Amino acid sequence: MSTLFVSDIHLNGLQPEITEQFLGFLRGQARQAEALYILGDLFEFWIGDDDPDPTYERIQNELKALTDSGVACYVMHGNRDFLLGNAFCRRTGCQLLKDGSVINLYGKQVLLCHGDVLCTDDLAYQRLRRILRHPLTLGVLRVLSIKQRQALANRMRHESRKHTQQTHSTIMDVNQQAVTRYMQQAKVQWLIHGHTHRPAVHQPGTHSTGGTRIVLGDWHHQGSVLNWSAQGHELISLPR
Ligand SMILES: [Mn+2]
Repeated sequence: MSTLFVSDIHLNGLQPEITEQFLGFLRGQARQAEALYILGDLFEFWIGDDDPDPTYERIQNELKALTDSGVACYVMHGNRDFLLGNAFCRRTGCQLLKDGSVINLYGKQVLLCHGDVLCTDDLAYQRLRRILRHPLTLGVLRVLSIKQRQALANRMRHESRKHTQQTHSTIMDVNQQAVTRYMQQAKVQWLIHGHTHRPAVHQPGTHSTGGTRIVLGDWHHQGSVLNWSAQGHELISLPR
């Protein structure tokens, strides 16, 4: 048996090729696993559990079929789908997992996070994150209509693209000291995260973390999955 990890699928109604590949993954490889962890940004933008987009309905139905078949499915908020809530969980059978959770993986203590909290050099992003995740902001978002939230999401996507173009790529990667601190605080030797779209297995010694950091890839041009079993782990790219 194995446990699978994915992140940054960025599902949306405009790129059916991503949706089809991910649905195929849920119907195929994921069914053989004992658990699936989705470490954030499952969706390109989630404006709330009340979004009636038919693409999102199909995805939720497929997740439900997966959990009904006995595969445990855990979903972590990413920076784009942090409004995933209880209705989504009820519909899919998925469980929300807190950013920064430690799980026992075949005897190893492994820290899981989306990854954006580690990008501490990107001060503008960290400021925006604090505002967006503030309970007051979340309260305001909840009372806005779907149309208003949709308009806000479109604007944020636009701003985010602009920010990515204008910011040096090293600033948008993790800060090594932040990684070390994060792992030390959690007292772990293993960290799995996504967000940066730089799939890699960073062995201990490469940097000074003293542990292994596995970065999941995004699904823009291919799939990316980490397969972990008692025998070991492998970061695999899934061709499209
Ligand atoms: Mn992200």
